[in-house]
Amino acid sequence: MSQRRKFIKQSLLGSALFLPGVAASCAQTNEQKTPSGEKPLILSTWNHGLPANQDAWAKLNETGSILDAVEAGVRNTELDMENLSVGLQGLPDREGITTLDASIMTGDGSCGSVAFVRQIKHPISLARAVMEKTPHVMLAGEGARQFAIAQGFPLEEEKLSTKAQEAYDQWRITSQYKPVINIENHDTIGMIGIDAAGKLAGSCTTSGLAYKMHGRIGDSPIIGAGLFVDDEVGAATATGLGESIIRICGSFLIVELMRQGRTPQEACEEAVRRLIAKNKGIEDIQAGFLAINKYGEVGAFAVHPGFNYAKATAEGNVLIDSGSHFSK
Ligand code: SD4
Repeated sequence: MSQRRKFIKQSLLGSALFLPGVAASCAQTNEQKTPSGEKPLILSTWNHGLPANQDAWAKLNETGSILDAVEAGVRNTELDMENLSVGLQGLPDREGITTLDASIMTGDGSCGSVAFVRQIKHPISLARAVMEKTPHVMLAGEGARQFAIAQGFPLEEEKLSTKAQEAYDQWRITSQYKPVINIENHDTIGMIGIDAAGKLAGSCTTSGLAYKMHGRIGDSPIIGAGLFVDDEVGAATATGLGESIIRICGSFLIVELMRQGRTPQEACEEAVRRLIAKNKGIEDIQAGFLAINKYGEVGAFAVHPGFNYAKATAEGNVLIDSGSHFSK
């Protein structure tokens, strides 16, 4: 480049910095990138997210804590007798035993989880106790149960709910293990929320895949797979076939994509593309993601149609259909 041309380019660049019109348009670009989002905001997976959001919202108003809110919200689903994928009424493993997974996380990196735990009505609260009362992040199986007893959690009788028993008896006729978690709207609850000041928290709780092998643990209690939260960026949670989500570290991936500048929607879509690429035979299997960024913008995407989520803001609590990679 000639000296003269270089000079003209530099002086144009230099003067642009001081032109009020240009400065204004730069500011506008930044503004456009920031937020059409809303705060406070609570999102949760599937239609059972509606009553869960309601409880979370009430708790947020009561205590002002987004952590309290995401715990209270999913406790609602853990007690929902209609839900066969969350709580002790969930469908059992292939031995006829219901085992639960749950995790909770706040945007400062604090997190706790429990996996393969039996007889505990509220695994999400046990996960919170792991976070707040132990030096660990994750407790599993008998150790998690012993910790629960030590913390004063009541142990429930190990007995399938009527609905779960009927379904299990039916399944035992063929005993075929086939992870069908497609269109039916009963699935894991993952909840993510942001308060008015921009603090984030998330929770995730499930009885996991119906008729799984005894000892199987899904994505929901694995920090980074079923749930990830970072106040600097945003939060994500997952539902669907846990193995496919663990393989791509789904929720962590989404938060990192947002950190690199993707919107929550773009990040969820990219995670679904990655999940499809890394999971053979995914055509028959459902997985879906939910995300929010620190501005309160929202994203959701799934492998197949049928995934929906509940969104609570000051305007109300509504159920929204997610987009999907495959159309049928
Ligand atoms: C799991 N992600 O354990 C869960 C399954 C799910 O209830 O979403 N279903 O793999």
